[in-house]
Amino acid sequence: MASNTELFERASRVIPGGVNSPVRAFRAVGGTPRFIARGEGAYIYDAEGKRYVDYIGSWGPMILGHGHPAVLEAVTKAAAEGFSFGAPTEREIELAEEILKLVPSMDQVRLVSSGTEATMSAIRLARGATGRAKFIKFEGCYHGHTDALLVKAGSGLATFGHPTSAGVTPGAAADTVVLEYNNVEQLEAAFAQYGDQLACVIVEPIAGNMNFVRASLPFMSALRRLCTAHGALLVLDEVMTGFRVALGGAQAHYARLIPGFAPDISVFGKVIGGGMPLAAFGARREVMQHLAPLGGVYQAGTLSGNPVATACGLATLREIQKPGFFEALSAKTCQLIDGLSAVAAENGVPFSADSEGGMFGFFLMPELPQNYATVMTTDKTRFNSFFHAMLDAGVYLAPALYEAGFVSAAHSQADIDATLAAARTALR
Ligand code: KE4
Repeated sequence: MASNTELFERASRVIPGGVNSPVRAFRAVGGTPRFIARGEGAYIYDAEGKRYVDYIGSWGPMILGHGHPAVLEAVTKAAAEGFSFGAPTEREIELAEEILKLVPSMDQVRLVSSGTEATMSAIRLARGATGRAKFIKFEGCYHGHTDALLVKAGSGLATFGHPTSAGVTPGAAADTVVLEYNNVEQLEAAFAQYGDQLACVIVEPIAGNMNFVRASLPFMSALRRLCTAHGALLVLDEVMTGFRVALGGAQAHYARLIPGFAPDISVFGKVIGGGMPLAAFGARREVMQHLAPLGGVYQAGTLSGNPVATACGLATLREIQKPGFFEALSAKTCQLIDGLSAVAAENGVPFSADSEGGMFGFFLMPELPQNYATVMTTDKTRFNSFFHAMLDAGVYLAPALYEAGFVSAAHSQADIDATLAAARTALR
């Protein structure tokens, strides 16, 4: 049985940094990444056979836990019928219908293979539909690695301290306006300056790439008001929050707090694929009709709507609609963060935490931060030693203080209790 260290050395010889996505390399927290051999329910097992309570869940998709029997059965059956045809299938219709049933702000949806592809396409669609070039994003929000969106992104880039990715040309970034999250004054000023040039605003409704920062109600209301007033489209990037914070995503949560609130374009990923490569973007019919083959906005994909991935996503969406699913998931997540807050208080550690549905975040500071600059003031040394102490205790938290955490339906009371017991020693 090869050790994690041996696997990391071998991986690093053939894969840049030994990983296929930077955050997995543990560069932010130090140490050797764990090479995962398998997952089962709330647990993942590394190459050395060590078990971890998994609070990554593949960065959101594994809301049911690993290896849910109904999902495994659906995927196995679909795979036996064929992996990919490059032709339309009924199951793509079923998944589209299921998503539209749960997200009333959309009339139509297009399936793609990753969140990056979905947000890239959503920006192009907004530009094509409005005939405008500029768009607004917010520092600390990450929307995937399309050139125009890799401008002061949060998440992986924030972890490496590169506010703008190498290789993004000035031309590619020229139309991206980057503002401070939750800053209504800046937003008003940007619309005053660029209003009729803005195709859209793209925002994470709860910024999971700054760990866990909510859009304030004044901020979200201003986004909707200003987009409407200036003819810009409001794009909600729900790749992480969609079907994770609530059955109808964060937009359902905000619609309960802001009467009539709805985005113009929504982007989904992660949970809708159930762990397989699948994402989506959608809007009202009059916007979606701009997409090829109907309209002039080109967008395509060999594996878009893949038969095996759609089976996985559909089975997952059907499970999370069962009565009481989100109530139970939310209660479990609240118990986790309330427990961590209590442990931090007992140990005299500055701490704040928040959660919505099955997504949570915590900060080693007394108040919840409202923007990227504040998140950046976190005591990284203290976070990193907490992370490693928990990892050694068999609890796998996000290996970067800029990432959110995720609870699944498979996490038991015993798992939460074990996590809190480990934190009593680790949270110092
Ligand atoms: P992907 O291209 O990684 O499927 O999705 C990009 C994306 C878009 N929008 C939001 C809100 C996202 O959180 C993501 C991807 N999230 C990261 C976790 N912070 C994926 C993990 C990784 O990069 O390895």
